[in-house]
Amino acid sequence: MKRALITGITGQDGSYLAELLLKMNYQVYGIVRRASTFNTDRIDHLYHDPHDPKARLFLHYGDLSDGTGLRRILERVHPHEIYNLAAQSHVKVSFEEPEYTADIVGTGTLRLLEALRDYQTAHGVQIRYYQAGSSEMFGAARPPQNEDTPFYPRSPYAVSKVAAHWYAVNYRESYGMFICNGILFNHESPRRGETFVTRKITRALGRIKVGLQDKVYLGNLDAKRDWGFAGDYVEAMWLMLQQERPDNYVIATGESHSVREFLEEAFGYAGLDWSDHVEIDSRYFRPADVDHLLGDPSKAMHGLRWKPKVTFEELVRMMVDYDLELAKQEKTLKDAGHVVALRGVAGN
Ligand code: NDP
Ligand code: GDR
Repeated sequence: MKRALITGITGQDGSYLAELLLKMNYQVYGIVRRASTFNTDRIDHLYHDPHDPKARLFLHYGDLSDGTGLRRILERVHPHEIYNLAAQSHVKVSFEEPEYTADIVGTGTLRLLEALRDYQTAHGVQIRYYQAGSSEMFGAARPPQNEDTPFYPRSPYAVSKVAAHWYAVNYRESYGMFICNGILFNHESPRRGETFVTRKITRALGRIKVGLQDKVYLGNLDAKRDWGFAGDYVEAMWLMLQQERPDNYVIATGESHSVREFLEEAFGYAGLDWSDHVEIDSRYFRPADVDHLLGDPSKAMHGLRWKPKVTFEELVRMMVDYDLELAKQEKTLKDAGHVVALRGVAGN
Protein backbone atom coordinates (compact mmCIF):
# COMPACT_ATOMS: atom_id res chain seq x y z
CA MET A 1 0.00 0.00 0.00
CA LYS A 2 1.41 3.41 -0.98
CA ARG A 3 1.93 5.96 1.79
CA ALA A 4 1.52 9.69 1.16
CA LEU A 5 2.46 12.45 3.58
CA ILE A 6 0.55 15.73 3.23
CA THR A 7 1.54 18.99 4.93
CA GLY A 8 -1.41 21.39 5.09
CA ILE A 9 -3.90 18.50 5.16
CA THR A 10 -6.41 20.59 7.11
CA GLY A 11 -6.58 23.21 4.34
CA GLN A 12 -8.83 23.33 1.29
CA ASP A 13 -6.48 21.42 -1.02
CA GLY A 14 -5.26 19.04 1.67
CA SER A 15 -8.79 17.83 2.27
CA TYR A 16 -9.53 17.18 -1.43
CA LEU A 17 -6.16 15.52 -1.94
CA ALA A 18 -6.60 13.27 1.10
CA GLU A 19 -10.02 12.26 -0.25
CA LEU A 20 -8.54 11.46 -3.67
CA LEU A 21 -5.63 9.42 -2.30
CA LEU A 22 -7.83 7.46 0.10
CA LYS A 23 -10.09 6.62 -2.83
CA MET A 24 -7.00 5.30 -4.63
CA ASN A 25 -6.24 3.09 -1.65
CA TYR A 26 -3.29 5.04 -0.25
CA GLN A 27 -2.47 5.29 3.42
CA VAL A 28 -2.55 9.01 4.07
CA TYR A 29 -0.52 10.75 6.76
CA GLY A 30 -1.23 14.37 7.50
CA ILE A 31 0.66 17.01 9.43
CA VAL A 32 -1.59 19.10 11.64
CA ARG A 33 -0.44 22.10 13.61
CA ARG A 34 -1.47 22.39 17.17
CA ALA A 35 -4.19 24.97 17.85
CA SER A 36 -6.29 25.74 20.92
CA THR A 37 -9.41 24.86 18.94
CA PHE A 38 -10.00 21.96 16.54
CA ASN A 39 -8.78 22.76 13.03
CA THR A 40 -9.68 19.47 11.32
CA ASP A 41 -13.23 20.33 10.14
CA ARG A 42 -12.38 19.77 6.49
CA ILE A 43 -11.09 16.22 7.04
CA ASP A 44 -13.28 15.02 9.92
CA HIS A 45 -15.46 13.06 7.47
CA LEU A 46 -12.39 11.03 6.40
CA TYR A 47 -11.13 10.17 9.86
CA HIS A 48 -11.55 6.84 11.69
CA ASP A 49 -10.17 6.11 15.12
CA PRO A 50 -6.64 4.68 14.59
CA HIS A 51 -7.69 1.52 16.51
CA ASP A 52 -10.29 0.84 13.82
CA PRO A 53 -8.87 -1.59 11.20
CA LYS A 54 -10.55 0.55 8.50
CA ALA A 55 -8.34 3.54 9.43
CA ARG A 56 -6.11 4.70 6.58
CA LEU A 57 -5.78 8.37 7.54
CA PHE A 58 -3.30 9.16 10.31
CA LEU A 59 -2.46 12.57 11.73
CA HIS A 60 0.74 13.85 13.32
CA TYR A 61 1.34 17.14 15.05
CA GLY A 62 3.98 19.17 13.23
CA ASP A 63 4.82 22.60 11.90
CA LEU A 64 6.93 23.85 9.01
CA SER A 65 8.77 26.05 11.51
CA ASP A 66 10.05 22.92 13.30
CA GLY A 67 12.62 21.01 11.23
CA THR A 68 13.38 18.41 13.92
CA GLY A 69 9.71 17.49 14.15
CA LEU A 70 9.52 17.12 10.35
CA ARG A 71 12.51 14.75 10.41
CA ARG A 72 10.86 12.62 13.09
CA ILE A 73 7.65 12.40 11.08
CA LEU A 74 9.55 11.18 8.00
CA GLU A 75 11.17 8.44 10.13
CA ARG A 76 7.78 7.34 11.45
CA VAL A 77 5.83 7.46 8.21
CA HIS A 78 8.36 6.29 5.58
CA PRO A 79 6.30 7.92 2.81
CA HIS A 80 6.49 7.14 -0.90
CA GLU A 81 5.10 10.56 -1.83
CA ILE A 82 5.13 13.94 -0.08
CA TYR A 83 2.78 16.82 -0.91
CA ASN A 84 3.95 20.10 0.62
CA LEU A 85 0.75 22.16 0.77
CA ALA A 86 1.26 23.94 4.11
CA ALA A 87 1.48 27.72 3.93
CA GLN A 88 0.39 31.03 5.35
CA SER A 89 -1.56 31.29 2.11
CA HIS A 90 -3.33 34.64 2.40
CA VAL A 91 -1.75 37.32 0.19
CA LYS A 92 -3.12 40.34 2.10
CA VAL A 93 -2.11 38.84 5.47
CA SER A 94 1.43 38.38 4.10
CA PHE A 95 1.80 42.18 4.01
CA GLU A 96 0.90 42.23 7.71
CA GLU A 97 3.06 39.19 8.67
CA PRO A 98 5.87 39.16 6.10
CA GLU A 99 8.54 37.54 8.29
CA TYR A 100 6.24 34.74 9.42
CA THR A 101 5.08 34.19 5.84
CA ALA A 102 8.68 33.95 4.60
CA ASP A 103 9.55 31.58 7.46
CA ILE A 104 6.75 29.13 6.68
CA VAL A 105 6.33 29.46 2.92
CA GLY A 106 9.99 29.90 1.93
CA THR A 107 12.23 28.60 4.74
CA GLY A 108 9.62 26.01 5.78
CA THR A 109 9.93 24.44 2.33
CA LEU A 110 13.71 24.44 2.69
CA ARG A 111 13.42 22.69 6.09
CA LEU A 112 11.27 19.96 4.58
CA LEU A 113 13.60 19.53 1.58
CA GLU A 114 16.62 19.29 3.89
CA ALA A 115 14.86 16.69 6.03
CA LEU A 116 13.96 14.75 2.89
CA ARG A 117 17.48 14.94 1.46
CA ASP A 118 18.96 13.44 4.64
CA TYR A 119 16.19 10.84 4.90
CA GLN A 120 16.80 9.68 1.33
CA THR A 121 20.55 9.43 1.89
CA ALA A 122 20.10 7.50 5.15
CA HIS A 123 17.61 5.02 3.68
CA GLY A 124 18.86 4.83 0.08
CA VAL A 125 15.40 5.55 -1.34
CA GLN A 126 13.84 8.14 -3.63
CA ILE A 127 10.61 9.78 -2.56
CA ARG A 128 8.40 11.78 -4.89
CA TYR A 129 7.80 15.33 -3.70
CA TYR A 130 5.19 17.88 -4.80
CA GLN A 131 5.72 21.60 -4.12
CA ALA A 132 2.63 23.84 -4.07
CA GLY A 133 3.67 26.80 -6.21
CA SER A 134 1.35 29.63 -7.14
CA SER A 135 0.33 31.85 -10.05
CA GLU A 136 1.02 34.71 -7.63
CA MET A 137 4.69 34.12 -8.54
CA PHE A 138 3.88 35.60 -11.97
CA GLY A 139 2.35 38.68 -10.35
CA ALA A 140 2.82 41.57 -12.74
CA ALA A 141 4.01 39.45 -15.68
CA ARG A 142 1.85 39.91 -18.80
CA PRO A 143 -0.90 37.30 -19.34
CA PRO A 144 -1.21 34.57 -20.50
CA GLN A 145 1.39 32.99 -18.21
CA ASN A 146 3.05 29.61 -18.75
CA GLU A 147 6.06 27.67 -17.41
CA ASP A 148 8.47 29.96 -19.33
CA THR A 149 7.01 33.26 -18.10
CA PRO A 150 9.48 35.08 -15.81
CA PHE A 151 8.27 35.58 -12.23
CA TYR A 152 7.42 39.11 -11.01
CA PRO A 153 6.03 38.61 -7.48
CA ARG A 154 4.00 41.43 -5.92
CA SER A 155 3.64 40.43 -2.24
CA PRO A 156 5.70 38.89 0.57
CA TYR A 157 3.67 35.71 0.01
CA ALA A 158 4.54 35.61 -3.68
CA VAL A 159 8.23 36.36 -3.07
CA SER A 160 8.31 33.50 -0.54
CA LYS A 161 6.65 31.13 -3.03
CA VAL A 162 9.28 32.10 -5.62
CA ALA A 163 11.99 31.21 -3.06
CA ALA A 164 10.29 27.86 -2.39
CA HIS A 165 10.03 27.21 -6.14
CA TRP A 166 13.72 27.80 -6.70
CA TYR A 167 14.75 25.79 -3.63
CA ALA A 168 12.78 22.93 -5.13
CA VAL A 169 14.39 23.33 -8.57
CA ASN A 170 17.82 23.61 -6.97
CA TYR A 171 17.39 20.42 -4.93
CA ARG A 172 16.17 18.59 -8.03
CA GLU A 173 19.20 19.71 -10.02
CA SER A 174 21.79 19.43 -7.23
CA TYR A 175 20.80 16.11 -5.68
CA GLY A 176 18.74 14.44 -8.41
CA MET A 177 15.65 14.48 -6.18
CA PHE A 178 12.21 13.73 -7.66
CA ILE A 179 10.60 17.12 -7.08
CA CYS A 180 7.69 18.60 -9.04
CA ASN A 181 6.59 22.21 -8.88
CA GLY A 182 2.92 22.79 -9.55
CA ILE A 183 2.23 26.39 -10.50
CA LEU A 184 -1.45 26.46 -9.68
CA PHE A 185 -3.77 29.31 -10.54
CA ASN A 186 -6.58 30.20 -8.10
CA HIS A 187 -8.81 27.28 -7.26
CA GLU A 188 -11.90 27.47 -5.14
CA SER A 189 -14.64 25.29 -3.68
CA PRO A 190 -17.23 25.23 -0.92
CA ARG A 191 -14.26 24.41 1.35
CA ARG A 192 -12.35 27.58 0.42
CA GLY A 193 -11.22 29.70 3.38
CA GLU A 194 -13.83 32.36 4.12
CA THR A 195 -11.48 35.34 3.73
CA PHE A 196 -10.59 34.64 0.08
CA VAL A 197 -12.68 36.78 -2.23
CA THR A 198 -14.82 34.07 -3.89
CA ARG A 199 -15.91 32.43 -0.65
CA LYS A 200 -16.25 35.77 1.09
CA ILE A 201 -18.73 36.71 -1.64
CA THR A 202 -20.71 33.46 -1.64
CA ARG A 203 -20.84 33.31 2.19
CA ALA A 204 -22.15 36.86 2.32
CA LEU A 205 -24.57 36.21 -0.54
CA GLY A 206 -26.12 33.25 1.30
CA ARG A 207 -26.55 35.33 4.43
CA ILE A 208 -27.99 38.27 2.45
CA LYS A 209 -30.46 35.98 0.73
CA VAL A 210 -31.87 34.68 4.05
CA GLY A 211 -31.83 38.11 5.70
CA LEU A 212 -28.90 37.64 8.11
CA GLN A 213 -26.97 40.60 6.67
CA ASP A 214 -27.39 43.25 4.00
CA LYS A 215 -23.91 44.30 2.83
CA VAL A 216 -20.53 42.86 2.00
CA TYR A 217 -17.41 45.06 2.01
CA LEU A 218 -14.79 44.39 -0.67
CA GLY A 219 -11.66 45.96 -2.19
CA ASN A 220 -10.41 45.82 -5.78
CA LEU A 221 -13.20 44.58 -8.07
CA ASP A 222 -11.12 44.97 -11.25
CA ALA A 223 -8.59 42.23 -10.45
CA LYS A 224 -8.87 39.31 -12.87
CA ARG A 225 -8.18 35.72 -11.88
CA ASP A 226 -8.19 32.35 -13.61
CA TRP A 227 -10.52 30.48 -11.22
CA GLY A 228 -10.86 26.69 -11.26
CA PHE A 229 -12.26 24.01 -8.95
CA ALA A 230 -9.95 22.67 -6.21
CA GLY A 231 -11.16 19.09 -6.69
CA ASP A 232 -9.85 19.14 -10.28
CA TYR A 233 -6.53 20.69 -9.28
CA VAL A 234 -5.51 18.07 -6.70
CA GLU A 235 -5.76 15.44 -9.46
CA ALA A 236 -3.03 17.34 -11.31
CA MET A 237 -0.80 17.23 -8.19
CA TRP A 238 -1.09 13.45 -8.09
CA LEU A 239 -0.53 13.09 -11.84
CA MET A 240 2.72 15.09 -11.64
CA LEU A 241 4.16 12.55 -9.20
CA GLN A 242 3.21 9.59 -11.42
CA GLN A 243 5.35 10.76 -14.39
CA GLU A 244 8.70 9.27 -15.34
CA ARG A 245 10.56 12.55 -14.76
CA PRO A 246 9.95 15.42 -12.34
CA ASP A 247 9.04 18.78 -13.89
CA ASN A 248 7.21 22.10 -13.43
CA TYR A 249 3.60 22.46 -14.61
CA VAL A 250 1.12 25.33 -14.85
CA ILE A 251 -2.38 24.25 -13.78
CA ALA A 252 -5.16 26.61 -14.85
CA THR A 253 -8.40 26.78 -16.84
CA GLY A 254 -7.21 29.24 -19.52
CA GLU A 255 -10.14 31.58 -18.77
CA SER A 256 -10.10 34.63 -16.54
CA HIS A 257 -12.80 36.76 -14.90
CA SER A 258 -12.79 39.90 -12.79
CA VAL A 259 -14.03 40.00 -9.20
CA ARG A 260 -16.92 42.10 -10.58
CA GLU A 261 -17.83 39.30 -13.00
CA PHE A 262 -17.76 36.82 -10.14
CA LEU A 263 -20.20 39.06 -8.27
CA GLU A 264 -22.48 39.33 -11.30
CA GLU A 265 -22.53 35.57 -11.80
CA ALA A 266 -23.09 34.73 -8.12
CA PHE A 267 -25.71 37.37 -7.29
CA GLY A 268 -27.42 36.89 -10.68
CA TYR A 269 -27.78 33.15 -9.98
CA ALA A 270 -29.39 33.95 -6.62
CA GLY A 271 -31.75 36.47 -8.26
CA LEU A 272 -30.16 39.54 -6.64
CA ASP A 273 -28.38 42.67 -7.92
CA TRP A 274 -24.85 42.74 -6.49
CA SER A 275 -24.65 46.55 -6.64
CA ASP A 276 -27.40 46.79 -3.98
CA HIS A 277 -25.27 44.86 -1.51
CA VAL A 278 -21.57 45.54 -2.21
CA GLU A 279 -19.65 48.45 -0.65
CA ILE A 280 -16.01 49.26 -1.29
CA ASP A 281 -13.81 49.51 1.79
CA SER A 282 -10.21 50.65 1.33
CA ARG A 283 -8.99 48.30 4.05
CA TYR A 284 -9.34 45.42 1.58
CA PHE A 285 -6.97 46.96 -0.97
CA ARG A 286 -3.40 45.66 -0.94
CA PRO A 287 -0.22 47.77 -0.99
CA ALA A 288 0.44 46.13 -4.39
CA ASP A 289 -2.08 43.92 -6.18
CA VAL A 290 -1.92 41.54 -9.10
CA ASP A 291 -4.08 42.79 -11.97
CA HIS A 292 -4.50 39.89 -14.31
CA LEU A 293 -3.68 36.20 -14.04
CA LEU A 294 -4.54 33.94 -16.95
CA GLY A 295 -2.85 30.56 -17.16
CA ASP A 296 -1.86 28.56 -20.21
CA PRO A 297 -2.16 24.92 -19.10
CA SER A 298 -1.11 23.40 -22.49
CA LYS A 299 1.89 21.55 -21.04
CA ALA A 300 -0.21 19.83 -18.34
CA MET A 301 -2.97 19.06 -20.83
CA HIS A 302 -0.56 17.27 -23.16
CA GLY A 303 2.02 15.92 -20.70
CA LEU A 304 -0.28 14.90 -17.85
CA ARG A 305 -3.46 14.44 -19.89
CA TRP A 306 -5.09 16.70 -17.31
CA LYS A 307 -7.94 19.07 -17.95
CA PRO A 308 -10.32 20.98 -15.69
CA LYS A 309 -13.83 19.52 -15.55
CA VAL A 310 -15.78 22.21 -13.68
CA THR A 311 -16.52 25.46 -15.56
CA PHE A 312 -16.51 28.95 -14.02
CA GLU A 313 -20.32 29.06 -13.99
CA GLU A 314 -20.56 25.61 -12.39
CA LEU A 315 -18.01 26.57 -9.76
CA VAL A 316 -19.87 29.74 -8.81
CA ARG A 317 -23.16 27.86 -8.59
CA MET A 318 -21.66 25.05 -6.53
CA MET A 319 -20.35 27.60 -4.02
CA VAL A 320 -23.57 29.65 -3.94
CA ASP A 321 -25.72 26.53 -3.44
CA TYR A 322 -23.53 25.34 -0.59
CA ASP A 323 -23.42 28.70 1.16
CA LEU A 324 -27.13 29.26 0.78
CA GLU A 325 -27.73 25.97 2.58
CA LEU A 326 -25.23 26.99 5.30
CA ALA A 327 -26.98 30.34 5.73
CA LYS A 328 -30.34 28.63 6.09
CA GLN A 329 -28.89 26.50 8.90
CA GLU A 330 -27.52 29.65 10.57
CA LYS A 331 -30.91 31.29 10.25
CA THR A 332 -32.59 28.32 11.92
CA LEU A 333 -30.08 28.53 14.79
CA LYS A 334 -30.55 32.27 15.11
CA ASP A 335 -34.34 31.93 15.16
CA ALA A 336 -33.91 29.38 17.96
CA GLY A 337 -32.03 31.99 20.00
CA HIS A 338 -28.40 30.99 19.31
CA VAL A 339 -25.67 33.56 18.67
CA VAL A 340 -24.60 33.42 15.02
CA ALA A 341 -21.12 34.93 14.61
CA LEU A 342 -20.16 37.05 11.60
CA ARG A 343 -16.91 35.06 11.39
CA GLY A 344 -15.24 35.15 8.00
CA VAL A 345 -17.60 37.63 6.47
CA ALA A 346 -15.69 40.72 7.61
CA GLY A 347 -12.20 39.17 7.26
CA ASN A 348 -9.49 39.94 4.75
P1 NDP B 1 -5.22 26.85 2.97
O1 NDP B 1 -4.88 28.17 3.52
O2 NDP B 1 -6.65 26.42 2.89
O3 NDP B 1 -4.45 25.72 3.81
C1 NDP B 1 -3.13 25.91 4.27
C2 NDP B 1 -2.73 24.73 5.13
O4 NDP B 1 -1.41 24.97 5.66
C3 NDP B 1 -3.65 24.51 6.34
O5 NDP B 1 -3.73 23.12 6.59
C4 NDP B 1 -2.86 25.18 7.45
O6 NDP B 1 -3.18 24.71 8.74
C5 NDP B 1 -1.44 24.77 7.06
N1 NDP B 1 -0.42 25.59 7.71
C6 NDP B 1 -0.38 26.93 7.83
N2 NDP B 1 0.73 27.31 8.50
C7 NDP B 1 1.39 26.17 8.81
C8 NDP B 1 2.59 25.89 9.51
N3 NDP B 1 3.33 26.86 10.04
N4 NDP B 1 3.00 24.59 9.63
C9 NDP B 1 2.23 23.59 9.14
N5 NDP B 1 1.07 23.79 8.48
C10 NDP B 1 0.67 25.06 8.31
O7 NDP B 1 -4.55 26.76 1.52
P2 NDP B 1 -5.03 25.97 0.22
O8 NDP B 1 -5.44 24.62 0.59
O9 NDP B 1 -5.93 26.84 -0.57
O10 NDP B 1 -3.66 25.90 -0.60
C11 NDP B 1 -2.74 24.83 -0.46
C12 NDP B 1 -1.35 25.28 -0.91
O11 NDP B 1 -1.39 25.68 -2.26
C13 NDP B 1 -0.79 26.47 -0.14
O12 NDP B 1 0.61 26.29 -0.09
C14 NDP B 1 -1.13 27.66 -1.02
O13 NDP B 1 -0.23 28.71 -0.79
C15 NDP B 1 -0.97 27.04 -2.39
N6 NDP B 1 -1.77 27.59 -3.45
C16 NDP B 1 -3.13 27.71 -3.31
C17 NDP B 1 -3.89 28.16 -4.36
C18 NDP B 1 -5.37 28.30 -4.26
O14 NDP B 1 -5.96 28.97 -5.12
N7 NDP B 1 -6.03 27.70 -3.28
C19 NDP B 1 -3.26 28.49 -5.66
C20 NDP B 1 -1.84 28.29 -5.69
C21 NDP B 1 -1.14 27.86 -4.63
P3 NDP B 1 -4.46 25.29 9.57
O15 NDP B 1 -5.66 24.56 9.02
O16 NDP B 1 -4.13 24.94 10.97
O17 NDP B 1 -4.51 26.75 9.30
P1 GDR C 1 -5.38 35.74 -4.22
O1 GDR C 1 -6.86 35.43 -3.71
O2 GDR C 1 -4.80 36.95 -3.62
O3 GDR C 1 -5.44 35.69 -5.72
O4 GDR C 1 -4.57 34.49 -3.64
P2 GDR C 1 -7.96 36.35 -3.01
O5 GDR C 1 -9.24 35.65 -3.21
O6 GDR C 1 -7.56 36.72 -1.63
O7 GDR C 1 -7.92 37.70 -3.89
C1 GDR C 1 -8.24 37.71 -5.28
C2 GDR C 1 -8.41 39.14 -5.75
O8 GDR C 1 -9.61 39.68 -5.17
C3 GDR C 1 -9.34 41.00 -4.72
N1 GDR C 1 -10.28 41.38 -3.66
C4 GDR C 1 -10.36 40.81 -2.43
N2 GDR C 1 -9.67 39.79 -1.89
C5 GDR C 1 -10.00 39.42 -0.62
N3 GDR C 1 -9.36 38.37 -0.07
N4 GDR C 1 -10.94 40.10 0.12
C6 GDR C 1 -11.64 41.15 -0.40
O9 GDR C 1 -12.48 41.74 0.28
C7 GDR C 1 -11.35 41.52 -1.74
N5 GDR C 1 -11.85 42.48 -2.56
C8 GDR C 1 -11.20 42.38 -3.72
C9 GDR C 1 -7.91 40.94 -4.25
O10 GDR C 1 -7.35 42.25 -4.16
C10 GDR C 1 -7.27 40.08 -5.33
O11 GDR C 1 -6.89 40.87 -6.41
C11 GDR C 1 -5.10 33.17 -3.69
C12 GDR C 1 -4.53 32.40 -2.49
O12 GDR C 1 -5.17 31.14 -2.42
C13 GDR C 1 -3.03 32.16 -2.66
O13 GDR C 1 -2.57 31.29 -1.63
C14 GDR C 1 -2.79 31.52 -4.02
O14 GDR C 1 -1.42 31.30 -4.21
C15 GDR C 1 -3.37 32.39 -5.12
O15 GDR C 1 -4.76 32.55 -4.89
C16 GDR C 1 -3.19 31.77 -6.49
